[in-house]
Amino acid sequence: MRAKWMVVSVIALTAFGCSQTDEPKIELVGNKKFTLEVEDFKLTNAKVQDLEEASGGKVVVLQDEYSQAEKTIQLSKGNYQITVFALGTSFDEDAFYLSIGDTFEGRLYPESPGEILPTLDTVHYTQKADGPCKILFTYAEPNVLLDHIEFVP
Ligand SMILES: [Ca+2]
Repeated sequence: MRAKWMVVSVIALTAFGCSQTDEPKIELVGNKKFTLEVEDFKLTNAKVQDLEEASGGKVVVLQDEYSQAEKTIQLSKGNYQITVFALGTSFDEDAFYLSIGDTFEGRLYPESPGEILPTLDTVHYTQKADGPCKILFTYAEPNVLLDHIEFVP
């Protein structure tokens, strides 16, 4: 008598750490370079716009002085170089404010207007202990398209 064996497939469900669903969400971040899309931030008085050449295909426009884009991440202790990628529509429409944790706040703008470029200034930020780090964009000038922010340890 022949035994018939059924092959049982086991479907393993893998949970991915960085789902981009609900806000506010704290994500664990290792000590590698990483990027956050501004369109995934918690937005107040700001609109998401499609832009083909943007990463994630989207950018965020802060509409007025009450606008902000905010996200809190779980960041490993260490030193980081932070660069924002954004598109300024002209030299008078390219600046925004960024604050990181409670130690950095500054006015930044991309290298030149007309295309998505890194900010002229790189922010040097020190996270003193493993834990939350709040990233906050606020308005300085109109029609600035914020694409993503990059952390390099
Ligand atoms: Ca983007």
